Amino acid sequence: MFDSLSAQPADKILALMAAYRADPRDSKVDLGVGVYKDASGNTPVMRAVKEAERRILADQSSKAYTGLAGDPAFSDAMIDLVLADSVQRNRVAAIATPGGTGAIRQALELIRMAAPKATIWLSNPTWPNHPSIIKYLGMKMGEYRYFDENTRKVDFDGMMEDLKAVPQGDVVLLHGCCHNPTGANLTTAQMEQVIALLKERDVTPFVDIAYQGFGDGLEEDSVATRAIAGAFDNALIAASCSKNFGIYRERTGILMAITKDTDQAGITQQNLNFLNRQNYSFPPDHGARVVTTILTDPDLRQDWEAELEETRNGMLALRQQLADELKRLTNSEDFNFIAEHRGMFSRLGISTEAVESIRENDGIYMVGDSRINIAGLNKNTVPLLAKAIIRATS
Ligand code: PLP
Ligand code: TYF
Repeated sequence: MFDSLSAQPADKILALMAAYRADPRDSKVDLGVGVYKDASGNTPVMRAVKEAERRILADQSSKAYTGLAGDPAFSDAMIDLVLADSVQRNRVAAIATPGGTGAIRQALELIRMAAPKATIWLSNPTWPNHPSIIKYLGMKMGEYRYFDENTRKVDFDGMMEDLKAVPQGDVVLLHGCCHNPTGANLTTAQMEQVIALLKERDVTPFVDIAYQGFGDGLEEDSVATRAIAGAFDNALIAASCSKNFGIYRERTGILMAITKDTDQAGITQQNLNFLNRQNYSFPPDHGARVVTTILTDPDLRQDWEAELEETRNGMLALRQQLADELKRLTNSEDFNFIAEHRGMFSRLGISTEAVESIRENDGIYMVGDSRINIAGLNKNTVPLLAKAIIRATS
């Protein structure tokens, strides 16, 4: 039966990871996959995570199934972290999912059940798994302008123009913060304009938030998501705990559905539980339990927030160093956008040829669209990257 299978396109980011591993050069630098790395290139287990795991190991008395939606304490803690008091708790239906990807997948399946003809509108560019999953599910998608290749900022006029043409009843996917792959983000005022427009056109927002705490801070990074949760009768929010808790492989995420009232929340919750059951029954629990333990214990939470701040400030310092170095080498402000971008990534806006030449010549690996993972750098490799960019682009 497998004779009928055909080859599948590889994930470009994951393929780059393999190419990096195969490169024998000691001096190689990995700016590919979005995994945080400290100055020595390690992806540490966060202190609060280690301590929460120690407590779970010591205290957990059962590993019996949780519920279809996962542990309700996890939902409560995550709704509080992401949405705070922007919306009444009894209007939110939620399920734990395997990672943010699982939440995105379940959100799309819920949309397919509720509005099978809806088109999902994606920023150009976006995280490649968005279009890939939508296509796999046989759903319709469209694109709105987002990134201005010249300024490396958001093309806000283009974005608004395209969103004005989105038909009533469709869905617009927005990144909650720290846009992947560009690093360019809307200001709060611009997000308010987007919200007003989508409301006016009766379009449902779908927020993917995978980097809360990696941009301007835990609270600051949730402003857009909270504004959306507070403004709409219906919205979907897929949140990932992979990055901000550093628990990538534990597969921890949550899908939150904002509903118009308690009755609708009940029906939506049933549908979300149903979707979990169809796909994998009970969602993974270990990572969710770690997150709940941290968020509900004041000391652990404080330590987690402190380590997350260190991580965030480290990335900001690297951004500034790279922008400064490029300013020094070019005598221009052309690369200042790197310091203005937020999150793990910046899209440099250099050609594929330049990206390849930097990979071959300098052993510095970035994604083909010239996305760099800022956390892959350290003080010593920033000048090497700056020099390589100048060499490959002049
Ligand atoms: N959404 C975006 C934009 C991402 O960059 C990621 C990346 O990791 C995810 C969602 C989901 O991540 P995970 O499934 O590892 O939680
Ligand atoms: O964009 C990234 O690099 C991260 C990690 O299929 C990632 O979001 C990349 C590809 C993938 C899953 C996660």
